[in-house]
Amino acid sequence: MRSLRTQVGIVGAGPAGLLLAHLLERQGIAAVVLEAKSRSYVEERIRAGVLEQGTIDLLNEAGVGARMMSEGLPHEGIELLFDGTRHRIDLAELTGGRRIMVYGQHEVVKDLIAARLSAEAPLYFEVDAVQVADIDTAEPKIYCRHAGEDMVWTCDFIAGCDGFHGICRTALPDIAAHTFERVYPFAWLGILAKAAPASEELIYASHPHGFALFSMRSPQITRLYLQCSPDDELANWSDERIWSELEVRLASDDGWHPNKGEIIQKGITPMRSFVCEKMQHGRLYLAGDAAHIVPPTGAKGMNLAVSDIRILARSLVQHYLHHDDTGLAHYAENCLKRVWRAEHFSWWMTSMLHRFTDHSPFQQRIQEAELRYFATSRAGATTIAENYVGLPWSD
Ligand code: RFL
Ligand code: PHB
Repeated sequence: MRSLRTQVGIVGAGPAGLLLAHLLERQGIAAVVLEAKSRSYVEERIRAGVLEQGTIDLLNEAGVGARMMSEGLPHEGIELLFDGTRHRIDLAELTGGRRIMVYGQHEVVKDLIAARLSAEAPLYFEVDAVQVADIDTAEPKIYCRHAGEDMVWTCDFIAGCDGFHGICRTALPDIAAHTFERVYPFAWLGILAKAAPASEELIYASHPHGFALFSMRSPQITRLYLQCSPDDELANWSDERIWSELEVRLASDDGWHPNKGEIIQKGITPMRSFVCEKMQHGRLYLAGDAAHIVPPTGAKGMNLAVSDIRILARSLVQHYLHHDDTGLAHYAENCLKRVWRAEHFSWWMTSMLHRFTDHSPFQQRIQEAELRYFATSRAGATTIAENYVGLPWSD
């Protein structure tokens, strides 16, 4: 067994783990990133696409925003489509100039990996059998296996950035008592198509057949989603069926419809709201999807991971550079206010825009009245806009 030492051991090379490693590296704090999957897998994993203003600012301040600024697509509005009419929510005008950037999460991951490799800082892919131990002691450890060799990393702190299905959350004692969850009775079928986006802005559509979302990744690639059943299978969705459902759900009276093209990726994502309020025990700290999940309707998941990491990195810097542990002591409390705000917004957007098969006709009419109000009143649209672009950091 090879024995190694670092200051912060980071499990997972998603946006959370890689950003934490980068922010620590800039302050001279040593870290190792241990990732189960291969580099190409994490660099090609298609997920989030919308970066909040605060995320854009943080990536720029951290010196990893150059490609995002040149290749990302800045957006100042989104549209809500129902009853055949599109209603624009002017994000910038309603929020004093805040905006979002459409830039794939996998591109953020590529930029952070490139930064880590150019700093020649430790980052291991295809690491097996990761286990954390001794989290109650001053020397927590990560056991794992890489390239056929067993390793043990002795750390000062461990950051569990290993996503919803990772192993770190389960290493915390008694989490059931601190866990809040809601599973939705639907899922999203997502596709990437080789087609120029037919609209400059994202379109969130509520239709009697179910929710649909028009988004994009680049001037050549359209990203589209359809509400489907949670036990649906890709085999049930031929390309023809996907396009015809998209045509129906995204139809607008002005004749707009998405451009079609070759479908280059398809996937089904279940929808869940989940919070583990115990985000820390001993010297193990959870961040991002390891601690909380939101349904993607509010485009908040990756932004929340970034917000946790901003707080964790700052707390670790206070510890190492200023011998101040206040931030570490209040880590979960400092993260959870923003987590619950995003949980509410994501749940609310999901509830307002999807079809629930168990809704009574009364509930259906109430949902339609709510959507009409929020889409057409300035007060309603402002609520959507300020949550969508992300509320300013509270500190
Ligand atoms: P990740 O990205 O899941 O990364 C965790 C990493 O840990 C690795 N791992 C392990 N490594 C070592 N040992 C183990 N035992 C390990 N177990 C797991 C994994 O391989 C992985 O590399 O979590 P992180 O960093 O917290 O980032 C969170 C985001 O990925 C997530 O919240 C977003 O993708 C959610 N999301 C969206 N967020 C947004 O902010 N805006 C959006 O527009 C948006 N759209 C979406 C989304 C997520 C979606 N899906 C597929 C869930 C759209 C979709 C369809
Ligand atoms: C995406 O482009 O993948 C996307 C955009 C907005 C969302 C969710 C996903 O709310």
